[in-house]
Amino acid sequence: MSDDKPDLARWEAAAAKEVKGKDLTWNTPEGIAVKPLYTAADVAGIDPGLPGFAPFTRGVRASMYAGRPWTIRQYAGFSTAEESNAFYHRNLKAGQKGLSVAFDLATHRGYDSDHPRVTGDVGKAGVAIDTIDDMKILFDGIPLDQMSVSMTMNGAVIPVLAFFIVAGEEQGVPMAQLDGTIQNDILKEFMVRNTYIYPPEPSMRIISDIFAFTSQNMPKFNSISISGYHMQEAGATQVQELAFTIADGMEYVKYGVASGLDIDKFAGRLSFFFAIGMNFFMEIAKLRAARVLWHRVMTKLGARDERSKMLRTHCQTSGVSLTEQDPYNNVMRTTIEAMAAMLGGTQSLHTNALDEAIALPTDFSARIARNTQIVIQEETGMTKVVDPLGGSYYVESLTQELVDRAWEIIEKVEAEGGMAKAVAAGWPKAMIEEASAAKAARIDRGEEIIVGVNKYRLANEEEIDILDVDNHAVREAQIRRIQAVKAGRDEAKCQAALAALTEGARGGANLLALAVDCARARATLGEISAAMEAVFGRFGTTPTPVRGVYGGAYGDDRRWSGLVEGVETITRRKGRKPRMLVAKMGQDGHDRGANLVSSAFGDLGFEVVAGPLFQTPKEAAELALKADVDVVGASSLAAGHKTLIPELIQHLKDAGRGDIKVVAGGVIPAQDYQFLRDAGVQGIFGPGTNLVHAATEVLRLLGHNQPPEGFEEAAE
Ligand code: MLC
Ligand code: 5AD
Repeated sequence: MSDDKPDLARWEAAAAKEVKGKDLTWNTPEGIAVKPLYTAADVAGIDPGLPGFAPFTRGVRASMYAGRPWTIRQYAGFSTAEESNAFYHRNLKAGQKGLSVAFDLATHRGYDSDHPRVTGDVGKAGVAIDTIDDMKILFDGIPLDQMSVSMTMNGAVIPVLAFFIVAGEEQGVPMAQLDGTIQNDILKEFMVRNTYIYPPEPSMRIISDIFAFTSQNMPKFNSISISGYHMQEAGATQVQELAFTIADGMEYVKYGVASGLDIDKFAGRLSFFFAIGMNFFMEIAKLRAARVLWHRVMTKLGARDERSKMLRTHCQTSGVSLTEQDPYNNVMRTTIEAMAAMLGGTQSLHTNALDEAIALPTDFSARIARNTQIVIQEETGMTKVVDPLGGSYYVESLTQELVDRAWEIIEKVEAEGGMAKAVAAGWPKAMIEEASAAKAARIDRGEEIIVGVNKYRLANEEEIDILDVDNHAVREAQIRRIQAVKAGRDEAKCQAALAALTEGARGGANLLALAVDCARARATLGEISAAMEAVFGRFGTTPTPVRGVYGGAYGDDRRWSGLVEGVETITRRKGRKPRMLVAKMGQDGHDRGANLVSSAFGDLGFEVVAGPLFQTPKEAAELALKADVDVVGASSLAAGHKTLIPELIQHLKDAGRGDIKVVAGGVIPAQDYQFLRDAGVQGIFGPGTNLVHAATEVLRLLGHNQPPEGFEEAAE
């Protein structure tokens, strides 16, 4: 009978017959050729071992979720400390297990709420924290020795961690008992997230200082969350996300060791953070591969303790995978992603809310997001078996493939002297931006399906209720508290603490230790930050958009060549190419959209001025005038649009250049369209906008009325 047992060749023949010879290989964006079938032959020689044992492929704990499920840790923060605190209490009562603080962008970038550069940002994308009093209110009624708290802070990491320590102290919790995580991952800020303050070198020193301080004084506290999340959000493939994150981790360990720390004294408290997108099995394999890779690199770097080699991670479902269109589909997407995170063995998870593409979560959308995890944990039995996909031919083989591919990139980084050098050279960012432009083109061309966006699009969308923060009211409340704190403090003592911090920045003293003294003396976040800025300076960059990738994907497609002809017509008429300023105003560093627009319009033949990040409306207007542009595209992803864009238009009008067209793109809810139109915005491109569509609109604004052939098809 054994002769009758079908072999692989017979399966291949049967499958080929079923599909009439069509090639079933799926070439993924990371260049992996996924086959339609995996068998024992694909896992020959692969032994994933057992959970809780090196190299931890199957998980860092022996019992995993059967012993303790992952932490349901929803990232949240908005408006004032009072409002965020009340939101945390409601969430914890409803089943959330750990806290995760989202700070507003002013706080991220080291500015107090009364700073003129941050008028549009206060309380918008997170909670505003200016003083120790804000931090105490944020955790009011939350015992910091019992609740683990994650704080996503990188730029202003020193004052925020100092405030946290002093808030604990004034709650009666010594710092040794504080449990939580600080993101503290600056390399990916320079690469993709952009909430840095100081130049790279002092920024890396800050990280070593935090490792030194926490390893000595805060044994339960995770000193860093080495993050790939933002890379995937910026368009990175999973292999890029994996490789650059592990390489970042290696760099931090090397800096820690170089600053004199014993590797096993701090490495056990390094943690990680990954995005979980829609490629289900790839994401599961990515988390397994990450653990294998970290074990490998830490062994190489000389760690002896197995806990130092154990990759523990938080995950967040993917923000970019969610859509403004038909938003209830986002609940399904998030559920699928949450399952991938748990099947990959995450320690902690945030599930995004269904209104992700347009605003911060409401109580309603936050409840559905949280319950997604609770249902998986409490209704499905999925937590009862450790690594249930262990041994799956496909998952094991994919895990190995990801390890190998990421390792190639890691070796390239190492050969060039490590991640800090690679980031300074700029090639990881360029690689990610190319992947991002290629992905955007696949979606805009309908090759990658997004339900409700480029397929099965609804003719009419229903509006959903969204959260809107009254930025002016928050700012006024914050300013009042800053004034009260300043009035009540011992000024001489405070100034002495700040001067000591500046002195410490010049020399080699531990910056966090000095900042704790400043926090005790009631210095504000902006003051603590400025005390270091006086020595380190403030870092700024101008984007360098990639060329040729987006346009290249269209080849000789008529939709594209029609637009190129349109640009040429305008060029002939004007005697020069049409010019566009892509403006980023406020402290919003999300530049994926701006970079894509710059790339695509550049490929079409526009002269694109890619404006620097963090401009005030006045600075953006001045740049528009100086470059004599025809159109300004303001990209806004952090909810500052209602404040910043009208101001920009006013500055242009005041300069007598009301003729310069202003369009807006990014995370702009439909509810705000009329407001912006009334303010003079002539085109609005929300999430999910097809760039070919956007370019057609912009050409129309510039007087070219010919829609490209086949265009309607493209917009469907
Ligand atoms: C766990 N434990 C177990 C166990 N499982 N004990 C026995 N049996 C088991 N099966 C123990 C652990 O060892 C630990 O104790 C304790 O239980 C808690 O478990 P944990 O697994 O460490 O979970 P947690 O405390 O939640 O920590 C997870 C983490 C941490 C290590 C990944 O760094 C973390 O919480 N990160 C969150 C980061 C985050 O939220 N970031 C948001 C970014 S948003 P012990 O004693 O060993 O510690 C963002 C967006 C943006 O960035 O851009 O703004
Ligand atoms: N509250 C909740 N979620 C937030 N995110 C960012 N800021 C907040 C906030 N204040 C989430 C979104 C975003 C990701 C970076 O984090 O999902 O995509």
